[in-house]
Order: sequence, then C-alpha cells, then structure tokens
Amino acid sequence: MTLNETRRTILDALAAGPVSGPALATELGISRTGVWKHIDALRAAGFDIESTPSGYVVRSVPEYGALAVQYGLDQPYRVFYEDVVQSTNDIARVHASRGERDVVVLADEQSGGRGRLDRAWRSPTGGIWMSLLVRPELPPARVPVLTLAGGVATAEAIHSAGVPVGIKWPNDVVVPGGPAGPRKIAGVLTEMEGEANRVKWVIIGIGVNANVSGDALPDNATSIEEQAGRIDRRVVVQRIIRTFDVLLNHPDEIGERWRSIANTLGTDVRVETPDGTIEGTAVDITDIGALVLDTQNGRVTVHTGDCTHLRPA
Ligand code: BT5
Repeated sequence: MTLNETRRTILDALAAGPVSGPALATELGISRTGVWKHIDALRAAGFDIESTPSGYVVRSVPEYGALAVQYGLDQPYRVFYEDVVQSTNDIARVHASRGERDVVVLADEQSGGRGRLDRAWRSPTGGIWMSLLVRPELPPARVPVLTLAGGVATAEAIHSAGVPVGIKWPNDVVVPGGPAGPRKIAGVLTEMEGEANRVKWVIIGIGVNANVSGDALPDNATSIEEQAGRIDRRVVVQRIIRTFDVLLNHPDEIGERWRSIANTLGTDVRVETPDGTIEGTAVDITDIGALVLDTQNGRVTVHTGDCTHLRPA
C-alpha cells in the first residue's frame, strides 16, 4: 500500500467507529508502532483522536483539507489540497498526465482561476475551488453531460447549505431574483482529452463562492457567505463529490435532474454563440446537453454559448 492508500484505509476504519490499534495493524499489514505513527500524523493534521478501551475514536475532524474531506467519504476518490494554486484544473491535468483517475484537487485560493474561453475566474481565499479527474466510459460527444452533472451536484450541495439556487444553461449556478437579475454563485469548467471514439480523461472544474465576502467578487456575483453565512466547506465538497459520482455512474439520469433544477427552460433567452446571437424560447436540452430553442426561424439547437434570460416565455 502506498502512504496515501494506508491513510485512506485508516480514515475509513476510523469513520466506521472505534477501531483498536491491533485491528488496524492486522488490516494494514503493518506493525503496531506503524499504526501509532499514522495516528500521530493524523493528530498533527488536526484530527482529535482519543484512545478509548474500545479503540481509537475520532472526536473532531480538521475544518478543511485533503484528509478532512477524505474522512467519511465513501466514494473512491483520492483528495489533494493546497492553500494556493494557479488553477486546480492545471494540477488535475498533471495527475491525468501520470495516468491517474478518480482524483479530487482542492485549493483555498487560486491565483489564476479560469472560466470558459480563457476568461478569468475570481478565486479568493475561502472559496471551494475543486477539480475532479475521471475517466468515464462515455463517447466523447456525450462528455458535455458531465458539465451538467457538475452543475447539478454543485447546485444541490449549495441548496443543502441553505441557499436556494437554479442553473442557467449550461453551467451557471445562480441565485434567482433580485433587481439586478440572477447572481452567479458557482460555475463549472470542463476540460477533456480524447480520441475520435474514446475519452482519455475529463476534468470537471467547479468553483463555488463559499466563505467569500461579496466585495471580493465581480458585480453580478454572490456567495454562500453573503446569502446564508459561513458554511462547512468540507461537508459541501463531500456532497458535491457524492452526487457527481452517482450521476457519473448513471449518466441517463443527468438530464432529468438538470431539468428539475434549471431555470432556463420555459424562458425567453438570448444566446451568444461562436456563430452569432440567437434569440428564442428555451424548450429543452438534448441528451448531450445542448439547448433547444424555438426561434422565429424554427427550432434551433445550440451546443455552446453564453445565455441571458430575457423574461419568462
Ligand atoms: C465558469 O466560466 O463559470 C467556470 C468557472 C470554473 C471555475 C473553477 S474553480 C476550480 C477550477 N479551476 C479553474 O481554474 N477553474 C475551475 P464562465 O461561464 O466562462 O464564467 C466566467 C465569468 O464569470 C467571468 O468572465 C466573470 O464575468 C464571471 N466571474 C468571474 N469570477 C467569478 C466568481 N468568482 N463568481 C461569479 N462570477 C465570476
């Protein structure tokens, strides 16, 4: 077992309840001294672990970080954390280039966060800046549904944290209403590498304005802190990973889940696409996540673009 796998096995055993040193030693195939060293390292990382007659008991978990998120996570992801990176998507690419999969990269702050089309993504300290690296069994043409899955997982987790949100096609998680219109609270940036009929890897980059003051954000943005107060980022990240993993394994359910949260459908919209501007009523999404519009010139399907809601149809 690598150090990482050993840590994960110990965290899983601790999360499942009191576990004795000898039992851990047997499970890991290491000495009892080896177990003590790992428990000490976890304590140094901020876990409050008590030795009781029935075994080690976790009294509290560090607020945030790789091990904090790993603790109690049933899905098979390895979590990495750094205080500051340029972009978590770039770090995930390094993991991809090493042939890895099922990796989550987290940072507290990004110095060069990216949106789509190389736009800048403001990523001050206190946010959730994360990238999931996966190797799905999907044809490349269907990969865009994973962007929708990332949006659904993110929107549901923000909702559970106490902020009712909707999704604006394709990937903006927004707080609806307000005089200035919907305000963006999270976004998703998907990057992939593949061949004609095979996906090599997909990175789903998710940015959530979590414990961030509104002053640190662009004008029509908002944060969980501004809407509902500061939250436990560890819990929100775990929820995002769990939901995303379920949807990754059941891609046929993504469309329905997206439709039930999105507020683009049934709205008159303007979409700026690479080929020009299209206006119409948004009526549906296709099974690859493209937006279907009823326009004056008939039905049009849009694969990529920036969407503005004009009014309810
Ligand atoms: C997105 O792009 O919404 C994708 C954002 C993905 C960010 C994550 S963070 C983890 C991972 N690592 C990265 O480097 N990126 C991903 P797009 O739809 O193109 O929206 C970008 C636009 O949103 C910008 O042009 C601004 O107008 C606005 N914006 C920038 N920062 C924002 C923020 N923190 N909150 C809300 N809006 C923002």
